Amino acid sequence: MAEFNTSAGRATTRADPKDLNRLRDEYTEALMAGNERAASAAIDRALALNWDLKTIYVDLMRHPILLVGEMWDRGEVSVAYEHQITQYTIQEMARLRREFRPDQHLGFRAVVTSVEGDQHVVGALMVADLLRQAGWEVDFLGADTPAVDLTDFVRERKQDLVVLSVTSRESLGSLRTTVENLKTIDPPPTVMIGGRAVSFESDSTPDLWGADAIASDAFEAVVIARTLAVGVEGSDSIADLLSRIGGRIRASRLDAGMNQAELASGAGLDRTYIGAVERGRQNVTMAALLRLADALGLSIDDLISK
Ligand code: B12
Repeated sequence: MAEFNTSAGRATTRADPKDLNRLRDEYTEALMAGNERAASAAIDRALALNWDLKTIYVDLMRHPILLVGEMWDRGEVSVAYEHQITQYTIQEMARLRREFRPDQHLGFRAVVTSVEGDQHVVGALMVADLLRQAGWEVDFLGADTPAVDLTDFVRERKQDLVVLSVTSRESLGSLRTTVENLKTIDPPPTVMIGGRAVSFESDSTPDLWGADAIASDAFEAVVIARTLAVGVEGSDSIADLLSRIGGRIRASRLDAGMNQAELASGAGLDRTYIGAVERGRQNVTMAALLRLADALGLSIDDLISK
């Protein structure tokens, strides 16, 4: 199985879908029965299979939380069951954080928090840990950080990136206020937003919230963060960035002895799209970048880093 190098510090492999389904069932059943020891054993097996952190967090550990949420919604379980699973998840994430130490330090600092009034914390913590693992210094503030206090904090600490998580739609008003507050800082910080309330809305754009970027999931957050930081580092324009990415894709394709049609077919994309990307004329999406990196046997980082 191909090496999948998005997890710095550990050699990781792509999870086999059969293993993923089996372990997810075991893990979920264990937690629903309150058997934390069996749940931790399922995580140990995922570690032994060399899964990357994103797979363990998003594809394995997120599942029972959503399931208990649905059951709670239907009145089948009390909030006590959700609380137990949430607390267990947060504890296990601390263990995994030690397993997946970063093997590089980018020299960038981010602050990650849920917006004022939003009590949901696990998604934001997943984003924070994936950024840490990718080499970011992260100040994680947890849930419900008042907009004014966050703004003072960013003014004092001067993070390169502010990452705001919004889970509940009721918190969207506070998202707007928070971004407005942050943008009064001189110079204004770069703000990325995400979480269920914004990422799942197809008409949500960064402009709508005054932010610089929206990421659709925790993994994309890491890729976009890096792109934003690279931009900050070298004052690249988007055109420069696209042109560099395009040049790197072309060089890697030629190294791999592929023509554009072969790369297009490997990545499941159109050949004319590949041509435009290689010329730096296409505002390439993160999903396409992932497919291209995969087809070339590279990581996204190989394609976007300076
Ligand atoms: C656990 C939970 C709670 C817990 C939170 C405990 C805690 N300490 O975190 C408690 C009990 C406190 C809670 C309270 C409430 N909740 Co609640 N809760 C949930 C539940 C079941 C799971 C949330 C979770 O942890 N998911 C696991 C994480 C890993 O997934 P995630 O949050 O989606 O995060 C992923 C992505 O979204 C993304 N992501 C997250 N943040 C960010 C940020 C960036 C920048 C990026 C790029 C990506 C990203 O990355 C993560 C990994 O992929 C959801 C159900 C659901 N389907 O989401 C409801 C849910 C979110 N809650 C809901 C509601 C309504 C509430 C309450 C209003 C209920 C009430 N009547 O009191 C309150 C609101 C409290 C408040 N003011 O915020 C609704 C929200 C609906 C809406 N209107 O938007 C949901 C969807 C349940 C439902 N089906 O109705 N909740």
